[in-house]
Amino acid sequence: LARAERDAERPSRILIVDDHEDNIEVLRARLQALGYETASARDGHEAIAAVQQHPPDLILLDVMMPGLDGNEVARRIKADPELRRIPIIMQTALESVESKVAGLDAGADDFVTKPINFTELTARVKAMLRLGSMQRELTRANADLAKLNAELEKANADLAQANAELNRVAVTDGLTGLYNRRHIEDRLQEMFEHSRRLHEPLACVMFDLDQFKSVNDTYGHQVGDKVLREFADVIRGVAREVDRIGRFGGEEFLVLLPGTVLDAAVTFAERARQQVEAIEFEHEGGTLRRTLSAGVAAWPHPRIKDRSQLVKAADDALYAAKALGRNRVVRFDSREFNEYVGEGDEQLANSNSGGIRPGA
Ligand code: GH3
Ligand code: MG
Ligand code: MG
Repeated sequence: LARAERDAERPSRILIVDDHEDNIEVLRARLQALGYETASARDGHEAIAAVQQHPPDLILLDVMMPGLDGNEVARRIKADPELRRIPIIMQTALESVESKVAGLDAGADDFVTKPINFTELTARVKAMLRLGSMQRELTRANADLAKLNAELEKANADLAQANAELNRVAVTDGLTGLYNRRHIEDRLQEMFEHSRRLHEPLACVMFDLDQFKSVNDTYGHQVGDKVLREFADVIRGVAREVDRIGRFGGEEFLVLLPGTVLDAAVTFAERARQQVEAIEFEHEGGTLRRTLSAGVAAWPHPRIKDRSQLVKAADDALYAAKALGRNRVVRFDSREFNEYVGEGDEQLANSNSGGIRPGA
């Protein structure tokens, strides 16, 4: 027996549709001799039922049949997405262009003319079966490709998520969840350039907890960590969404307030100071209280030329706040600041209202 299909283990199944039993028998004998499996149908309706019930690999379809003719059968099969890939060889009675055009229109893939030349039929059957198996392979490959694409998309999404997480970790202080020092310095550079370009003010507040070392010494490091976290929450709560908060040192925090003038920044720092003063930090043995000192500076200012001078100004003001007794907010270049640093520039001293002292 000839090998019916090179890449298929089972022999190919061919459905022979013809209204003449004799024609069916001749074709069946020939095709079986070539190693194919055959099935048959005597009219259009029977053909469609047979195709739906057990889809063949190829249909040899007679055009001229009473009732449902071959063209209509082809049309219905090609309209069904499940069946449209089954190749159809149409058997036309005569070599007529019109009937071939009608067959092509209906969806025929190839033609043989009656009376049938079996050498030609064999060649066309083989060619159509190969086409059908290639179509099936293509469908399978497309499905595999779609699956691979979906997997690739998922891998890409996972990668993006991992990168985002990596990025978050790289900019975050592990204890407080605030920005780490490197990142807040990057933000400072960005905000300072932005302020310069747009001629918008930029304020900078440096916070430092008072007598924090004694929290560790008295209650232990873990309690100290907890106080730091709660303190970070206080600043987060007072800050606006556009403000950026970074842990600058151990218990020292830098806040950048874009579009903010000195007075407004002092108000912000003062609010944070008051909230911290009111908090009872809880620990296993009871509660403890701590206060907060802050130094505030803002750009533009005649004595601040660049971003590092802005941070230094806030830091100097913080230093003054500590020296002046802690639990207070000192603004850079205020009278008390200048008196403290001993640079009493009369003009500057008169033009500033002075630092805010803790309420009673
Ligand atoms: P001052 O009022 O002058 O600021 O006094 P202070 O005790 O707060 O300042 P000092 O700089 O002497 O001490 C800071 C302390 O902060 C010392 C260090 O042990 C503590 N510290 C720094 N980082 C951490 C941390 O991550 N966790 C804890 N628990 N303590 C920290
Ligand atoms: Mg401190
Ligand atoms: Mg400190």
